[in-house]
Amino acid sequence: MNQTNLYAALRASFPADLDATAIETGDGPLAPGYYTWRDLERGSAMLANLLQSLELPEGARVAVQTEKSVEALMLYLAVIRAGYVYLPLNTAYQAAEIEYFVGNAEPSVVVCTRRNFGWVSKIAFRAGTKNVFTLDDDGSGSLLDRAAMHSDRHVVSSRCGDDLAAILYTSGTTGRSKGAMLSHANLLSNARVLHGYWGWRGDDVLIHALPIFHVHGLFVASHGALLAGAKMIWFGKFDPRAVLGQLPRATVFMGVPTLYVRLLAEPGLGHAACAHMRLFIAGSAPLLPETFNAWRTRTGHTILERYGMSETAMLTSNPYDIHHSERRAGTVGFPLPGVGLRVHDDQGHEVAAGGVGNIEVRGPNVFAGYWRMPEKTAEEFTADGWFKTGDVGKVAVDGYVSIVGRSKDLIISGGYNVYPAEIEEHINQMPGVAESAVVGVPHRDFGEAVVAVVVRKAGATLDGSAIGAELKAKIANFKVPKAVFVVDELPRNAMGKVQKNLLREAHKALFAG
Ligand code: MCA
Ligand code: AMP
Repeated sequence: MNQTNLYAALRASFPADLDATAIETGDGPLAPGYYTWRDLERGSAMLANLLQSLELPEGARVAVQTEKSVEALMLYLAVIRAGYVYLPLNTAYQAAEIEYFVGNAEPSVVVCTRRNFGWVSKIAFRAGTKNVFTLDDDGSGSLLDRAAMHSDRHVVSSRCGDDLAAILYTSGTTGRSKGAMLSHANLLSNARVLHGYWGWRGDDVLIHALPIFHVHGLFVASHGALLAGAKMIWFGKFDPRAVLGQLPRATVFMGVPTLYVRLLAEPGLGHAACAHMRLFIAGSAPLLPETFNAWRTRTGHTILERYGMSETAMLTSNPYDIHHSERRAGTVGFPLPGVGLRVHDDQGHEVAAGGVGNIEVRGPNVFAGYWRMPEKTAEEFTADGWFKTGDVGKVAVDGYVSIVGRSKDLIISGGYNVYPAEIEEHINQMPGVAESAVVGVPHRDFGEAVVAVVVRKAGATLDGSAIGAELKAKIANFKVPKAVFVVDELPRNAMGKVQKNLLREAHKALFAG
């Protein structure tokens, strides 16, 4: 078996007893079930054989927009082991968004839910995709029907480390999304580093309650458990009460800050429920010190916050061994082994310890570039090869990294990224709109909420809720502004630039409550 293929490395970590439970499902929309390690190996083998029978070109992309299920995880593993490129898509994306991704990535295979087959297949066939399969979270659909006709034995495809394993679309400041190209080596090096850093063990039990179309749920969580040969308790959708019910059986939990905020609202959360837990990890968005402190008081556990990006997977982490050094609130800890992290000013000069500047990184985990966007890729790297994260931060004298802001105009809502430029573009096209500004304001549940301020054209009548409804029909629901204000003009500075900071200030109390 080829060890450079990410799947081969994961497979090599499966426990000796392949009939042991690898994944347990049961809560939420997923039917109760037990999947053994052998099921993962056989299921992914059949799917890999199906994909290879399609005689796809070298480097073919397989785009997937399905609900979370163990079969969907098997599909991911199948794409990797067959040597193709996995392209996960958020289930909230609507037609125009999917059309862009499919048009840009030109996948050879698209997998969608049965409910969406009508419109997704139309988009895919129009873009030249020849194979469209369906997969629902109960396992039904054409994908598994077809895979059932294939052998459950498969030789993992030989891959070199630089070969692409996945493309993750991340929105761009100027509107259009960019596909971050991640190689087998990027993903495997990061998974191995986290395995050691977080002390993963074969007897760990991970509560997996995140979506599997982003780095956090797909790579950090799933790879972590698979590489440790550890069991996962799998939730199709995050449900705080159901997660709480499983905590006494688990040892590791990962979540975006919103998941912690929602768990804290559960009266049953306390020391007893968490007595068996080894590690709580948070990331994808800033964890507020009040959440960090409330969690410690309520459970006796100190959340380990880490920092990463789609382009780089994980970059920094607070320490695992709290007897050696503390997990510090408001910081994202230290650069992971093998990751270089520096803080530079806008002129490219190193900022002294404690000073604020642009965070730049390098390491074996850093992506190869944006899919078919060489100019954009070149812009995002410094002349000496460091990736510009777009995050603004500092490194304390004792090495702790803090993120204090972003140079990129980005809103992170409940762990999902929303780029104001994309929303503004949609609003500006609506009749009667002169211009608009979209900002993020504090939100007690989602961390940040999207708010739009819209300027009407002279003589036009606009209705904020109608604008919201129109957006809801076009874009993923998490991007839709939670409030829309219609105004006569936007605040501008002497240079004519919209002062978004004043808009944020004006609306900061809306959802902070
Ligand atoms: C749902 N809604 C949201 C969000 N999620 N609004 C704003 N921001 C959100 N994140 C809205 C929907 O639009 C809908 O509104 C209503 O909430 C209910 O939708 P539903 O899907 O039922 O919501 P939910 O199940 O309560 O979802 C909340 C959630 C989810 C569980 C927090 O957003 C989530 O799973 N977030 C995690 C995202 C994640 O995994 N990020 C990692 C990215 P309406 O009814 O009006 O339509 S990876 C990354 O960032 C890097 C690499 C890293 O460091 O990890
Ligand atoms: P994405 O490219 O969608 O994966 O989002 C990556 C961005 O999420 C980073 O550039 C940061 O701005 C943000 N992020 C991830 N983890 C953290 C964290 N622990 N604290 C603050 N921001 C974070």
